[in-house]
Amino acid sequence: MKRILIVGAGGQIGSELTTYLRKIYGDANVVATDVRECKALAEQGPFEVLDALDANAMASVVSRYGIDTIFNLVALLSAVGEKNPQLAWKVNIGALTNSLEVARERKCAVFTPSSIGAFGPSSPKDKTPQDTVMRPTTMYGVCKVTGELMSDYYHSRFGVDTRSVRFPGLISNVTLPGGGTTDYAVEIYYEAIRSGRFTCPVPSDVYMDMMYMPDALRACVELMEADPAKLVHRNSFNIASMSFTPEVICAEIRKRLPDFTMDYDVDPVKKAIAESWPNSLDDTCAREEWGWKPEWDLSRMTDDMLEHIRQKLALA
Ligand code: VAH
Repeated sequence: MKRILIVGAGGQIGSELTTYLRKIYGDANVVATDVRECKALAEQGPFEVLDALDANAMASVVSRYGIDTIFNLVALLSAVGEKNPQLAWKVNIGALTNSLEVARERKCAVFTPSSIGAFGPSSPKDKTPQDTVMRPTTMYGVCKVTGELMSDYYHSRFGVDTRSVRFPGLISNVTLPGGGTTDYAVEIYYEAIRSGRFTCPVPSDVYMDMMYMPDALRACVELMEADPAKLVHRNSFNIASMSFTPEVICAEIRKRLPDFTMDYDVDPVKKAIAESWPNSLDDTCAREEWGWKPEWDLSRMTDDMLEHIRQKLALA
């Protein structure tokens, strides 16, 4: 049975991935860590406060728990990264470097998410290919491309089993997003229930790839469990499920809540970032090499998001 360390378990992906992995591999086999205490995760299973920039501390946790797989989820996201690009580089690359070095020394596999943010304005916009030009114009994207290159290097040079997917914008009804350009696609559902109206910070006609969190969590496990002999690529696979604009998601919500209204107060930083990213991804390689297939579309996700948020806000 895998012995898993999650670095950055308190974030949008980590807080749900920890629970998801514990259901599959057993609570005791999934050690959640974050720079801050996470009470809910600590009540479920092993938790350690860990600064991912402290390599010795990370190595000590790996030794103490006999870890063989590291999920490195530490990242300052795109919009917040543009407010402090030097910190984004320090944290994102510092955590990745430590995860890769500890994995090299302790013979662990490593999963590090990349993102559609790794592409830039010169990448083909529609059905962006697996292998193409990648000149991102955000520090977040620079960190993601660097992460992909470092992870592939550690595999080819040192034999570390590194794997990664390029996540679209992730939508979840459990954990709120933290400073990304795609956060609007979560906030819109909360406001549809809370107030019946939403002011969108992203232009009405900008397409971005999006994915419901249950599909994202399943992708992490399916990739890490895939037969390595079948992997032509590793860092990092395009995966896709849906692509929409703010107008499209607004119309989907209105089918269920006819009185819902939306206006715009476009954030120039988020506009520039969103317009630099692909409209849609080609995920043929993930489908062929490890059987990727999405299970959630915009309609099914909208039903699930509204239902869960109604329940959550009713309890609040
Ligand atoms: C962001 N949610 O907006 C993240 C993600 C593809 C977007 O990487 O920065």
